[in-house]
Amino acid sequence: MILLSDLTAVKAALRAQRIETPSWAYANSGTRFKVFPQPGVPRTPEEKIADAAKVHELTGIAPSVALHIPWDRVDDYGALTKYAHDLGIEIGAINTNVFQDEDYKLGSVTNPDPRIRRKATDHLLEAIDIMDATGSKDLKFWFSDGINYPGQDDLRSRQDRLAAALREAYDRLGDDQRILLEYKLFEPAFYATDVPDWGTSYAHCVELGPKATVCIDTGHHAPGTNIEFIVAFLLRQGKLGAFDFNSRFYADDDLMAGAADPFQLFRIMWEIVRADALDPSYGINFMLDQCHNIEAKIPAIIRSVLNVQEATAKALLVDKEALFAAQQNGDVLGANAVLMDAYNTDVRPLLAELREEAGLDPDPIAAYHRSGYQEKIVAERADGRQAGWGA
Ligand code: PSV
Ligand code: MN
Ligand code: MN
Repeated sequence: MILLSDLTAVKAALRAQRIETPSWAYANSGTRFKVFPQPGVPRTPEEKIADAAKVHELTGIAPSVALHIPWDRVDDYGALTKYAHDLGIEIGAINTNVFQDEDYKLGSVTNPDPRIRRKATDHLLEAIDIMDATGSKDLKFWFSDGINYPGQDDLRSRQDRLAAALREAYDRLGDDQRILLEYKLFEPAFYATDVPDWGTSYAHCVELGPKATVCIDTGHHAPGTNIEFIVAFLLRQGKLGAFDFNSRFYADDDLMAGAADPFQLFRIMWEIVRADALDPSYGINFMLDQCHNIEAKIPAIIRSVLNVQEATAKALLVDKEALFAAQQNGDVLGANAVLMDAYNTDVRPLLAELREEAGLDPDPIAAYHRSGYQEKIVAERADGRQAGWGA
């Protein structure tokens, strides 16, 4: 039973929730087979930021946008930050990119060639300069580094090289800046990836120190992996820094968060709520990392934000006392029922009410379609210079 006082707390928690959207999700993207371009897609980092600001305006809970360098490279990051602020949003995590250069064929920071390692590490340091200009606190690393064949390179030496590059970046961080180290099981390397799992990321973060934390991309695990266990474990260790939310059916599908498995998203958000880690003051950056290949970009991002919000609302509705009592009593079915009761609650009326109370449209996607924004960007951005994933 949800008491009125509980509902007030649930609403307060939902009002405080923050979700960061990724600049690249607004751009054209595709599979390795084909990119289907869409009219109105941004041409510049400024236009990606404008689209992110629109998502925030309609949802009220997406006040920051992550950048990816060099896809979002500009001459003046101070001016870009001011541009974002004028539109009511912040620049969030700075994502590094050491996976799209000819030099990185055999790896970036783990490459056997010291010249290439230097080049890759310099890019990591350059990203911190950008953070200084944008006021970003999060520096996100994902390394595509790995090998395709047994014996191709020395697994252990590659860990040493990785640790050295991470250390250099870590030592350059400002007081309130931190590293988010993302892991991924495979792709593009197929035999061994240098940061393949949360344990590897966690161990490097522990070695680095308190300003290094793990980023969980929900699409980066083997099928069947219990991601909420990883969440619970890392929270207990104080080492969960961020999420890259997206959905997957098979591998790193990058579909809309909560689309493929809303129950998994709920289970993850329950661990967050259970640890009192939802509030922005706790320090977890709840980001999306998605590619919208065939669906309209901005509505897809709004849908994803709403899906995370719905999963969160359900998690907040879990009757903790009843759950812990059932667990304590060994009531297997009772405990499971408490969790399922929350998951099976239709929270859409509650969220519509919350939006109306905040002066927002109760249906952000309908509001987007009515807003005329899509027609405006299609007309304004009609010169065929659309940004793509990698542009
Ligand atoms: C790698 O698959 C990844 O998840 C990393 O976060 C990259 O930065 C991002 O995708 C690029 O879309
Ligand atoms: Mn990611
Ligand atoms: Mn990915």
